[in-house]
Amino acid sequence: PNNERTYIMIKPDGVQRGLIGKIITRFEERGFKLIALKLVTATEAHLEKHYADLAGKPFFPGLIKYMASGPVIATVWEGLDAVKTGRVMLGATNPLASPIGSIRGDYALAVGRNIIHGSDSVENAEKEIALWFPEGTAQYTSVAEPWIYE
Ligand code: DAT
Ligand code: MG
Repeated sequence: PNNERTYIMIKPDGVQRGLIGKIITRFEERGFKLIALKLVTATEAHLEKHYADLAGKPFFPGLIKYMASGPVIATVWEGLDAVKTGRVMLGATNPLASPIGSIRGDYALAVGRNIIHGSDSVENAEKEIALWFPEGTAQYTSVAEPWIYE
């Protein structure tokens, strides 16, 4: 459906490296609609909830520290097949395994500094949106919509 939502987050390294504009531009240009955005420095407790599925992994403590080390850009994008398409735009978890043309494939090298997060399922997207945007997301009609969808 055209109103599928995904949670996309530019990690602290993406912010520090000045990649915010480039990354947001990719989602805008693809045709997705921005329905929430904020710059926020998350607490470790909040990030432990976001990454709850990974608690127990050897890299978990380092992941939480890195994610709490500076501000992130939290966004929600809406559109056709947003979750799966968002993941394709990100590339693989390991940037070295990510195709050129994907965000991680173009801008990152190390798995622990892969600059961006994207939801991996519709169910997790809705959980993540509720966690990061308890205040809710915007509702508006984009004038481009009839030119993006049949
Ligand atoms: P993804 O971010 O592609 O959904 P994930 O959910 O499996 O990947 O892991 C979340 C993040 O944890 C990932 O973006 C980077 C970090 N990570 C995953 N595997 C790692 C590893 N083997 N070593 C270091 N960091 C890792
Ligand atoms: Mg994941």
